[in-house]
Amino acid sequence: MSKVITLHEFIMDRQEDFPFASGELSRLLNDIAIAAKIVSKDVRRAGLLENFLGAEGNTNIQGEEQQKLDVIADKQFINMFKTGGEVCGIASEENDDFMAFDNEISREGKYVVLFDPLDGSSNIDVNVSIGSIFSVYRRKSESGTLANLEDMLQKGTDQVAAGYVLYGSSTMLVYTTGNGVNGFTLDPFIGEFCLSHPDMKMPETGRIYAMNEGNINICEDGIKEYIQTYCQQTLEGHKRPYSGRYIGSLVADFHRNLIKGGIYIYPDTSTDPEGKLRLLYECNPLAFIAEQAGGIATTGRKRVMEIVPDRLHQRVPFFVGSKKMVEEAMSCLK
Ligand code: P6P
Repeated sequence: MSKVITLHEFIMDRQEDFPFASGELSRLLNDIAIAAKIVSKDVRRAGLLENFLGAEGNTNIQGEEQQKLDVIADKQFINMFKTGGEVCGIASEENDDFMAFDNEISREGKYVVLFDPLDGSSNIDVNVSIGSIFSVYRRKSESGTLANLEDMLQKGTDQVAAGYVLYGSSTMLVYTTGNGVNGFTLDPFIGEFCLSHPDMKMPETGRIYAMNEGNINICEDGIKEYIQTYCQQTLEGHKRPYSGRYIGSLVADFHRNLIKGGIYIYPDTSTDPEGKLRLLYECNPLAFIAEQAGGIATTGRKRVMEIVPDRLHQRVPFFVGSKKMVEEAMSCLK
């Protein structure tokens, strides 16, 4: 029987991957894991607690109806970052503006975290997989000062860590610090994330495509060409076309493609001319993971992680997944 390696042990073992590491990032990653365990507990009991399900009753800056569990998860992560001492500020999908933590220990925090506390909210009430996504940067502002907007608006290539939590048939935490991708499954009986998917690699190609095809007539023709020519034809050497799988939770679609190979497409459309997904706390962190696992992530025309952000909730078109599949899709775009 192989040794069980907990996330905590794994993080500590890998600490020397960081020159001059003095443990702050390790502690931050462990804080994220604790918050993820708490959110997982809440997600898995939501149906039993009347104040956990349903709409919060207001709309967030995205123009989306906030779900109660969105707000609960957001508060859990914010509280963990505010009290952990490693984070000087955050930005979250659920909050209009960024937050600079103005307490003594946080002002010295080396990092900022941008996150989507609960992605796939439309699936919460129907018990379909949802996820949390996080992106970690070193602060640019001087230690001891309040975090500022410049700390938040950094290119994806400057991320020091990124990951997601998938509340699926099991709860998994998958992350990278730039030295490969590793996946951990929460063992609820011991309350630990345990290494279950070491050194994850995304297959170079696949036969699964994930897109909301309800948008097919409001996005550029090249995408319809890709879907009809590559995905829906029985190509030579195969008995059937690709499989369409669209969960409506980016984290779940991404994770399946990471393991099986596949492509996820959310293009710009006539109703969402910049695309729907948010650059800073959805696209960049998943792009970092995709690239570290051998996949690619683009807007359909350029590498996502090269984009210089200019707004906190900036949206971009998102084509992410197996390298060959994304390249084929891009070849169809004018
Ligand atoms: P649509 C969830 O709101 C999300 O951000 C992703 O998780 C998901 O893939 C997408 O939006 C679903 O959007 O327009 O297809 O319902």
